[in-house]
Order: sequence, then structure tokens, then C-alpha cells
Amino acid sequence: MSPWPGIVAYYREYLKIDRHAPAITLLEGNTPLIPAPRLAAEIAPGFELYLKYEGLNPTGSFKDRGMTAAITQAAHAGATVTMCASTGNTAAAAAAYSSRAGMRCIVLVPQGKVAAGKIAGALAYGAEVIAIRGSFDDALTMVREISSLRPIALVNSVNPYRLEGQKTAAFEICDALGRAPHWLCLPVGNAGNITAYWMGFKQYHAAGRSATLPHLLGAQAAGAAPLVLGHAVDNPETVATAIRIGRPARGEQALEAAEESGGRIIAVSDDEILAMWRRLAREGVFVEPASAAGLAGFAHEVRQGRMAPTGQTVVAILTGHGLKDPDAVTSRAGEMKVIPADVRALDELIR
Ligand code: AN7
Repeated sequence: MSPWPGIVAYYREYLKIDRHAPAITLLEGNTPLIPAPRLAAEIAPGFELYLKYEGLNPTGSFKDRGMTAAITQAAHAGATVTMCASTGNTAAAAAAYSSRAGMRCIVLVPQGKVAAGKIAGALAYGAEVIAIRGSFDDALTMVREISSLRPIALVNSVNPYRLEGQKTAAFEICDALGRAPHWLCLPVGNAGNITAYWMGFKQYHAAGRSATLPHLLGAQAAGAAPLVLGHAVDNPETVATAIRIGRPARGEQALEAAEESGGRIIAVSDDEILAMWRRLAREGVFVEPASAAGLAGFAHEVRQGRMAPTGQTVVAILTGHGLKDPDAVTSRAGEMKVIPADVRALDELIR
């Protein structure tokens, strides 16, 4: 078996990326699709549940798929500087792939609202990290403007190559299952990923690689749910900081995709997100809080009686690794027990 070459090389014939562009890759993609029968029996009896663990990408999130594509194309076009606004994961991915290509990378983040592991990643990979006194939406407005004035490659998901890369996760799911699942559930923030999945499923279907199309269930956090409310949210708030976004750049396309698929975009509370985040970790799958939102949404719909349990397959996209946001755990854990280095003290404690 030949080694996995990364998503650009593996799915090249399906991607609208310059044929001659040498791939800038960290061998992202090919993430596991983990069966979770025990969890299914608990939250969605009668469904066959799989977890697509995107946290196992090189920088710890699904953003690596879009970034290998965007940076491959930008490098081929001669770019030397990249920029993005980010709630954290895009920043880390942009930083890593830009450095890999020898480019300068500048990232704008909302001050105080980005998980520690994401900032650490962006800094370690060598990005210039700038915090703004404002939201992700403010940061995105700023980078869109400056990249139109200066020779800077914008690598947010308004960049079409990002979606080209991210749609490969849909291909992988079809390749693994032999067809699309009945339902695909995932978190929605800036709405690039749900848009990319729908592109990918439709393209694979048209190419005869999947006989069916899935229904899409997107989940926004209730405090940051512009696509459910039908209007922008000026001060989005949620424990799931990755999706703390009030003006999704791809909102219209996401709503169209959900509707065309016979699915929908719904809101889930922070309590529902955190409950699913804990439950996933008890399955051995540690994700960041935002990543649990899609499956929390599916469980919500099952509880409301809106999903008929007929042996259908469900794939939950788990977008980012739990180690991105260690504070989410430690701030909720009790004091750690400390004992003398003495086996009797240990025995006393665990008895
Ligand atoms: C873990 O990194 O927007 O709906 O700047 O990090 O495509 O935006 C992150 C988004 C879901 C939502 N899960 O995806 C950013 C950023 C995780 C994320 C989303 C994000 P989109």
C-alpha cells in the first residue's frame, strides 16, 4: 500500500486547484471514522453512528484540509504573505502551512476569546498573532479590507480554495462507507465547512462515487445562532469559542445547502454542547467543546421526536481536538488530590 499523500494529491482530479501547483502538505486528511454503537444506543437508538475525528489532522482541526489547498494555490501564484481572522483553529492551520511554504503569516484574533492551545499553535508555527479589541466578525472585516489593498493572500473560507480542500472530508466518508450517510451533523460557525461538505457530496454523487446524498444537520450555539434567528448577532456568546460568530461569511450558502439536502440548521444550548462534549470524552474521543455541537444537535432532534429511528447511518463531524482547549476541562474539574509519596496514603485514598 502506498503511503497517504495528503488530500491535494489523493483527490487531485476532484479539486479545482492548479494542476501544476506542487502540494504544500503535512499529509492531512484520511482521519478515522470511528463506530460508536454504545453512544448511539444512548442518544439515538436505532441509528448507526460514526464519529469523523477531524481533531487528528496535523494541527488538530479540520482546517488543515482547507489550508493545504489554499496555501498550495497561494504559493503557486507567488504569494509571500498570508492573513486570516480566526477564532483560533484557522490561525493555527494558516500558520503551519504558511511556514511550511516559507511564507509570512499574520493572524487576527478576538482578544481573550481564543482557546490556549490554538494561540500556542499559531505562535509555535511562527505566525504574527495580533489580538483585536473586537469580535471575530470585526477581525474578518479588517482582513478582507486590508487584503484588498495590499498583496496579501486572504486564507479565510471566503477564499474558494479553502472549500475545495474541506470538501475532501465528504469524499473520505463516502469512500469509507461505500456511499453517503443518511445524516451528517456538524457545528456551524462561519459556515464554510457545511458549505464545503455539501459541495463534496454533490460532486461525488455526480461522479458516480456515491449513490445517495445525505441530509445535513448544522448546529449553531444558541448564543451565536444568526442562521437560526435569521439575522446577524452583534455580541455572540458561547462556551464553544470556535463558533462564537455572529455574521457567518458563508451563511446564505449554508442555509441553501441545508435546505437542498432536506436537512436544517438548528441551535443548541451551551449545556447541551457541554453534556455531549463530556459524553464523547467518555467514549475515548476528546474534542473541543464546539466540536460536540453537531452531535448535540442530532441528540436534540432525536429527543424532540424529529428523527425516525430506522437503521439509518449518521456521521458526526468532530472538528477539533480536545487539547486545543485545556481550560475547558481544568476550569470545570475539582482540585487535584495531592498525597505524600507513600503507598499507604494511596491505599487510604482509593479504598
Ligand atoms: C472546532 O478557526 O472559524 O462553520 O477561525 O474551529 O466552517 O466556520 C473555526 C470554526 C467548527 C465552524 N468547529 O466551522 C476559525 C473558525 C471548530 C472550529 C467550526 C470551527 P465553519
